[in-house]
Amino acid sequence: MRDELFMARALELAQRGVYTTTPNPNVGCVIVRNDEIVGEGWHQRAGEPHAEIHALLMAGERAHGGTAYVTLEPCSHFGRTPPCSDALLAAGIRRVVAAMQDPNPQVAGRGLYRLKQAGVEVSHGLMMLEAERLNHGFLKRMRTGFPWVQLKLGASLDGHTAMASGESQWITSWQARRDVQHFRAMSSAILSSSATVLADDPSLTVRWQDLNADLQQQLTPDNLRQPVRVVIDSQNRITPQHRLINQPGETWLARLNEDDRRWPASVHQLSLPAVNQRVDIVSLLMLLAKQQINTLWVEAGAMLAGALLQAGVVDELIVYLAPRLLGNGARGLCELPGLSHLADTPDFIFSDVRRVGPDVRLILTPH
Ligand code: AOF
Ligand code: ZN
Repeated sequence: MRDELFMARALELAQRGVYTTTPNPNVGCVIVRNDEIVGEGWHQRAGEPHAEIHALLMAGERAHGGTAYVTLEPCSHFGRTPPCSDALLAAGIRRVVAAMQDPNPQVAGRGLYRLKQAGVEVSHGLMMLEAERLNHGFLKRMRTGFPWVQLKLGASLDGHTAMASGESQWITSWQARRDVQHFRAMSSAILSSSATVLADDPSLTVRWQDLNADLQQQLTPDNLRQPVRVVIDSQNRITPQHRLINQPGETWLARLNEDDRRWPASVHQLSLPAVNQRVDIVSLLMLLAKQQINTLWVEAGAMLAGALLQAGVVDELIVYLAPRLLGNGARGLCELPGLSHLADTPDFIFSDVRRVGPDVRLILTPH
């Protein structure tokens, strides 16, 4: 029971890193001695100390003989920082309770093994589901070589996104758009298509000045990360004049062939294999994971949405429904050609349903 309380606190601390740790996972750590919390820490940014180090620093001498609760197995490798398992040993920690093992092949059980070999009492698995939920993206990338893909859709009550004329702006409310900002801010990258960029000229950035007002903790200016903007541009239609090219942060153009225009240094062209003269989505996702993209937030039109669903690569649908009917002739939510049997149609499970302003937000996972 006590163990659960301390682990719950470690999970809460880990949560504070959701906007900043990518490509690293969110990790929290609590150090307890004589039933009292003597140290707390969470991982803030890649390259900076891990959760355990912050907690040990706060605990100082009091860590000696204590228990460390960590939401992820302490690392055993020299990455950007030295191994946490060594630091826990050096501080005289006697017991380590981890919520789960670290699937990173550089760690993968070795952190806990090392502690055990040194005589520390170790266990893992306490509140594992909660710990998994913290790091869907990191865990999926480490386990499969694919990022965690979240597809955002916005539609009217009858599942339409625009009038036949294309008139579409603001079907959903400002509250829904603000909610989208949170998802953008938590993702490693935002994916869109050249069709969407050509139609709407979006900037695909996080508006931190709006978001900061909603957040419990204010982020410091050096933490105002912009997710990488990834645009599928099979026919090289994006130009240096498009709005998203000139925003803070990087833009990656996923293309079949690079062009030789003069691009700002923040723009990278990725050359990808073709399927039917279009960028192969599966290859793109694998390349993004290799580039340490944990979570990919997709904001695109019906074509890309349909292609991702048909490729079976979507992990979560986030659907905003506005209380409005657009009627016949309006455009559909996603293009899914060639479906003739109910048995072949993609189906989902609702995992969360809530109101956002006047709209409804549905989160679904594939069945
Ligand atoms: C921990 N505690 O708080 C975190 C861990 O390059 P580095 O040194 O930052 O190492 C990154 C890897 O360390 C990361 O891929 C993951 O396996 C682990 N993250 N481990 O013991 C932490 N953030
Ligand atoms: Zn570590």
